Amino acid sequence: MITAAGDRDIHFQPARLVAKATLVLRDNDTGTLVTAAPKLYPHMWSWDAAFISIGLAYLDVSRAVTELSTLLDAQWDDGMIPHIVFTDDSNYFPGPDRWRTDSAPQAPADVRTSGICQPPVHAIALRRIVDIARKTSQADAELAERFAERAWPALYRWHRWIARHRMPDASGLVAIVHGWESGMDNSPRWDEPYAAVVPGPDLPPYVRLDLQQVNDVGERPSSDEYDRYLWLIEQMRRVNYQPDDVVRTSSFLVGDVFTTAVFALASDALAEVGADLGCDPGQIGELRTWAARARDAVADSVDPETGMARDRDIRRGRWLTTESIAGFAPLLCGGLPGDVEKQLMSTLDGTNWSGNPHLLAAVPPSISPSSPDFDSRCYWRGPQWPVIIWLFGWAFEQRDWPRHASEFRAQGVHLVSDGSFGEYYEPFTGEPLGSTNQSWTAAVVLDWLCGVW
Ligand code: 2M8
Repeated sequence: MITAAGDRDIHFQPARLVAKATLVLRDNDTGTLVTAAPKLYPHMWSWDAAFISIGLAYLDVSRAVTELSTLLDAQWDDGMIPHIVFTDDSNYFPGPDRWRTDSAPQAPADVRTSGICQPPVHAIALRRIVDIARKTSQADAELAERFAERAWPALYRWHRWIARHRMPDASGLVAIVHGWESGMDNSPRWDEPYAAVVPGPDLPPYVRLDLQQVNDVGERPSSDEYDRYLWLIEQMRRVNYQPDDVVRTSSFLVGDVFTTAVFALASDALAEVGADLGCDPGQIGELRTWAARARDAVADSVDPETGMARDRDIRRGRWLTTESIAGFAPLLCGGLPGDVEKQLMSTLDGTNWSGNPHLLAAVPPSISPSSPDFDSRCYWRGPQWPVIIWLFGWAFEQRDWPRHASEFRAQGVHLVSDGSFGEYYEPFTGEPLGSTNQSWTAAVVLDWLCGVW
């Protein structure tokens, strides 16, 4: 039971957390994919799969390889990696019958998927898996490297798809056509662009299934939000998911600064793996160019008043100034002048963010507690997300900021030490919210506790 801030009466020691995290991944494993969560998310999600494969690498490198292979087997002919790969479970909405991606000629024939994508963290996972395997045994290292050789061309095509189809305007930001593509579905970052999405009277009726799986419906997006989510799918389906037509017609088109930073970070990671494996120097050069372009776009988005990076509503040509974790995107990928970057880091450490004295764990919530948009219990509108903390910690390590990296790991472990592997956490009490036994939470716990840094 949760009693008060900093006073949770359940607190597992590291060895037991590792054992429990292992069980979560085992219990959610169907053999070829680990579902994102036992009941709420009974399928494979694209960016979840990447984080999950990192956790799996500690248990069995070949199982980690299988996870990414399952995802890559669902890659579309044009290079897009879809955001959901469906299992046969029918307890999730919208399922394949609503997406109807069979109308898209570039969708794979033998796997059922959604028709949008998610942040491109996969090359980061590939790099991490190779690093982990190299520290375990020669056999694991060879297995991971052989897989990296097979996966590299597919990931290169994925990044090329983003560069070709999703950098549509002069801002240079990676554009998303649905809030789900950001992974931060109902973040206040998208309130303004969603306000301009008007569901048509011909939106086919539907029944939500997610609300049956949470204790409190207030932890999930509202019905109005869902109508808009479904309307956007309708718009894409009507142009058969042709990427340029989707960008041209979607009533939601937003430059996502967090996804852009991930793209920069992951393009560099893929270029590094490619250089290591002796891949095509021309393609490695392209990855470096895309990374540089994305990094510049993130830096150019910074609000001179607040020093935080901004998303851009491309449809309306307006910057969006939500006080969200995405504002720290330049700390992930670099590109700012030293003094501006230092200032942004002290904002992150300050009392509006990780330094808020009421937080149970000193890591940033999804929205600043001092923002009027903050809601401590609602999904991407305030709670802390272990997987986001992991990503920042990993990037800090790459950027050679070991103190911040190890603080994020230690505080991340503190956040999840109740052993429930919550999807997200109430920042002041540490109450787990959404699903429990969420696979990517278990996976990042394994990396925090078993990783060699
Ligand atoms: C959440 O998103 C799905 C839709 O894609 C949902 O709410 O039904 C998000 O947190 C997303 O980032 C995550 O990948 C997914 C599965 O964990 O759940």
